[in-house]
Order: sequence, then structure tokens, then C-alpha cells
Amino acid sequence: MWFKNPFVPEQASEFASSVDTFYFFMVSVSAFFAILVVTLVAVFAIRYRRRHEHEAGTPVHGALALELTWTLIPLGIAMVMFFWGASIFFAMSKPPSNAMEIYVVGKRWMWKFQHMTGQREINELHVPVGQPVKLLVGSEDVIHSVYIPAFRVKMDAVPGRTTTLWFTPTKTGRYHLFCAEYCGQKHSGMRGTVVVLEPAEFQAWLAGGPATGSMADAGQKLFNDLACATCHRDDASGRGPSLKDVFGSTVTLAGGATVTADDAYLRESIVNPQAKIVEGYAPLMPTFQGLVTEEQLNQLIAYIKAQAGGTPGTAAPATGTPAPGAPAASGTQPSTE
Ligand code: HEC
Ligand SMILES: [Cu+2]
Repeated sequence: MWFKNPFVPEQASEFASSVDTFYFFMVSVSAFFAILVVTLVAVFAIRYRRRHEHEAGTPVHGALALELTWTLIPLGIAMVMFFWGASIFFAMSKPPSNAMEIYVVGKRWMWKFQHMTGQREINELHVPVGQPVKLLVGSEDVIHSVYIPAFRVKMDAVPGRTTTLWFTPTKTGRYHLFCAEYCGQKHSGMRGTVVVLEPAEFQAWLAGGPATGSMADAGQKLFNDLACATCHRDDASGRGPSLKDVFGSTVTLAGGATVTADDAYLRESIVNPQAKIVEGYAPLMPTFQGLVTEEQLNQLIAYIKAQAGGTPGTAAPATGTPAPGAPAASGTQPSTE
């Protein structure tokens, strides 16, 4: 930014300077009017004070120009704030399609990350500089909130839902990550570090990680272990619809309504299958709520997404993909009882 403000955290993402400039503008406008009003109150109180017992001011009967001025100027300023703020908000809520996707799960009291290529991290997140990164945020238990002050981004982690947050880091280094939603006894300890690396270093880091399969591989394994595959086949021969190209497609539901099969829809279809029934199928899919952890759910979703061509986010980090066929990362065996 055009000045180094000692009162704000380091600026390490593309949003940082636009958020700070906007914030500085709002604080300046507020300070200007606060000081103006207080000063005028003081000046007028002294200047127009009552000087003797029976003195009364001249009454004012309407002053259209004055009233228009003090209405229109603040209106104009408020509108500038609104549209400026809204444009930043929209930019922050629309991740670019080339963003690298990383899954985040908040859990009392830690942050778990999983890269598409399979690497998992706890309380540490490695990302390359200059690359848009999209976090798909979920929670294993209560509401948490991912907060990275240096990037000026914050997003709630809500149980049962996938929220997203994105940023483009502009500087290598280590940055704080906090939980910004009080979540229990050790909330204040629910912290982490975002490590921003040069792209080459990041690739080396990815390649050097434990040899796990990609998220989609882990998801495929779960898909078989949980017997999803018995109902969902690639052709139409199963009791459930083929999931091959479902991600990103428009699904027609029983009753005729349509819905776009995005992350949220896939998640709901697995934990609450009765909520939206696909046209032409019986509502016989059992719920997997409680049978899969949040991370396993992400892996299943990653697998379903990977089956639809041109999945955003899977292309970027692909160069660091560890040996294919390596065993799935998942340590816990899902129960299918
Ligand atoms: C007993 C058979 C059965 C099993 C097991 C099963 N499903 Fe389903 N699934 C269905 C049926 C039938 C539908 C369509 C009706 C509906 O929407 O509930 C469906 C719908 C879906 C949809 C929405 C598909 C679309 O075209 O919109 C997804 C996603 C899905 N299942 C994922 C899974 C996953 C993941 C598993 C394993 C964890 C699984 N299913 C296990 C029968 C099954
Ligand atoms: Cu928390």
C-alpha cells in the first residue's frame, strides 16, 4: 500500500491493501465527522450561549438548501462506502476457477488440512506464493472460524456445511492462523501457521511429504469400503444414479426442481440423502451421517469431483503428485455397520 500503517497486520495477500485502504477511508470519514461535530458543539455552545435572562434565539422556519446539503452529502458518502465495500466483498466471495483447492476441517482444538494430492497437515498450511488458493472449510464439531489476519480473510467453519474462502498470497513467509469463533476451553490455543513458499519450494514440499494417495484415491477406497459402489455404478445398472459426471451438472429432482451439483449438494446427498431425491430413483440411500468423519466426507466428495472432467483446483498442484497407487492416507477404518 502507499503507506506503512503500524496499526494493521502485515499485508501478505492481494486483498490486504484493498481492505486496508477501504478501512482507512471509513475510519478517516468517521473521524472527520466525529471531530467536526464535537468541535461545532463546543464552538456553538460558547458562541451562542444565552447572555442574559430573557434572551431567546430567532426561530428558523425551514431551510431547504441546508437540509438537502446535510442529507445528500452523507448519502453520497454512504453510497461510496456501500459500493466500494460490496465490490471488495464480491471479489472475496468469488474464487477464481484456477484456484488450488485445499480442504480444511476445524476440530476442538486443531485445524486439519488436506491437499488434493493427499498431503495432510495439522495446524500448518503450506501454500505457494502468487497462486490463488481456495479453502473448503468444514467442522467436525462446533462452529469455528478460520482467520488469517495477514491475508485479511476470515470464514466460519460450520458443522454440516462447506464454506469457502480464498486468497492469493503475495509474500513468502509464515503467517498466523487463528480460530476466530469461541469454541470452548482451548479456543485460544487453536492456532496455526500458514507457510507461504516459492512455487518450486512448494512443489518440493509436496513431493517430500508422506507418500499418500491423492484425496480422490482415498475417496475411491472409501467409496468401495462403504459400499457406495454397490449402488452407484458407472453405467445405469445400479440402484443409484451414476456419479461419473454428476459434479457441476444440473440434476433434476423428483418433483421437477433442478439443482446444480456443487460441493454443498454432494455433501448433503451423502449425509442427508432424503433431503433431495434424484428424479427417477427411490429414496433408498441410507444416510452416512456419523459413519464418515468430516475428512472422509471431503475425500468422497473429492473422488466424485475428480470423476467429472475439468475439475477446478485439481490441475494446479498435480505436478507434485506422489507415487500413484500408494495406500490411502486414512488411518481410521470407516465402519459400515
Ligand atoms: C443402497 C444403495 C445406495 C448406497 C449404498 C449409496 N447410495 Fe447414493 N444414492 C442412492 C440412490 C437410490 C440415489 C438417488 C436417490 C436420492 O437422491 O437419494 C443416490 C444419490 C446419491 C447422490 C446424488 C446423485 C445425483 O445424481 O444427484 C450422491 C452424491 C450419492 N448418492 C453418493 C453416495 C455415496 C458417496 C455413497 C457411499 C458413502 C452412497 N451414495 C451410497 C443409493 C445408494
Ligand atoms: Cu475453534
